[in-house]
Amino acid sequence: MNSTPTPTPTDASGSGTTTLWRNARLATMAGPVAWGWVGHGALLVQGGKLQWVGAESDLPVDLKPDAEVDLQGALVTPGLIDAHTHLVYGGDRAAEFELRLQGATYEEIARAGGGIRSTVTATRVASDDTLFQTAAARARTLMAEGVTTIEVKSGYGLSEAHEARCLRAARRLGRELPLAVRTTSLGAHALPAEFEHRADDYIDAVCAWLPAQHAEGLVDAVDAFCEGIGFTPAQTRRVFDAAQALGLPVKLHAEQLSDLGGSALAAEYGALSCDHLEFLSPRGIAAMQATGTVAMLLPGAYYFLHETHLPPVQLLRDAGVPIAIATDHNPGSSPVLSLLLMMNMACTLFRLTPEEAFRGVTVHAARALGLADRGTLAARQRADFAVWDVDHPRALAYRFGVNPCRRVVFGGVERAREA
Ligand code: DI6
Ligand code: FE
Repeated sequence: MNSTPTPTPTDASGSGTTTLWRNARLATMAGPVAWGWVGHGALLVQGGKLQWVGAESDLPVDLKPDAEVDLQGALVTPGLIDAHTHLVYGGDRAAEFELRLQGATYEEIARAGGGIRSTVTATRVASDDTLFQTAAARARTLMAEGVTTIEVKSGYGLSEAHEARCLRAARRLGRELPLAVRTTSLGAHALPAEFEHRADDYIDAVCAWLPAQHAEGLVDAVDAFCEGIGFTPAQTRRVFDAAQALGLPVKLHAEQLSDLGGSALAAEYGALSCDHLEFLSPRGIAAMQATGTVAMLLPGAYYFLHETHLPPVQLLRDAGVPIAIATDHNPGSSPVLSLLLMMNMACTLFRLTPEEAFRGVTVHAARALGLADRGTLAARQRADFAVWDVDHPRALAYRFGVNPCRRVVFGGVERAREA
């Protein structure tokens, strides 16, 4: 499939206009069939939503859409969801990459005051507009591969004012780009230099910032880095209590470099997801299973940190814990901007099947964000979908270093190529 169909005016979000996208091969990711496959399908879009999805032969005979797009047999999938990113920050860490290649470890660099702290310094001196523009450029790179929803964490400001600036930059992405953005407050990412040896005081401060962030509408969820070089389970618990008091859902960077039992703690708070999980224990898995918490695997960080301890994929599968995949885009441990490459790495490094990897960036990624209106192609879902130049969706995980995304529809509206 090399021909690109002529663009046809598509439904403007909120209007009553109906557009029929027909002659498509659909990987709906809904229902019991593998990939939710519909060999010769159609999508009816109205008012930014999917009104009808199914086999073309089942279309109502008297259907008279206002516009029609013939997809000439192209593959259509739900828009992709990158449910774990740290997209807003200043500077980069290419020099640290060189140090690590010479033998320094990620933890040694962090303990010596480099790592996250060096990005905090660069973030604090960046203007609001620079923070926004650099994050927008990164978001556009993700979007070019069919991404329609992203999560963006703060965590490189680490003061009340700078954390708020980062969250505002994230919100601005959602206002100015054809992209849905969910924000996560991650003040408990690292200890800023001015709180050296006073981690508990810093956690008090992080908890105290949350109500104002929430009142300004800047926070959809709250996260923490529970790790030897981050915060203890007891400190994480205090952050979660502050989130819970505001009715905000939590998630956690857990069991990335060691097993501190963060996943079980997060599950106790009904966490949406636990993320990284290379050192996840059977006890953590049982706790996540009991609460339906999503296991968010981040193969970019695993790869870039030369990690060798694999997340317990088979045990997660056996327990029926939903597995999501994300980029974890950040300047230190995962400077990657390709969710398709993460699907490939989830298969090659973590042994997920291509279908599991694809569920991980659609259905299960939506669940990790607490969003029930996306991640599948089905009636009443948001009309967020991507059109691909591959024969079968398994090829999206198979190829790497190429972008077969041809068209993207976001909220019923087709994105301009250079959006
Ligand atoms: N774990 C990670 O992999 C990122 N944050 C975290 O808690 C890395 C952040 C960085 O190195 O800048
Ligand atoms: Fe992360």
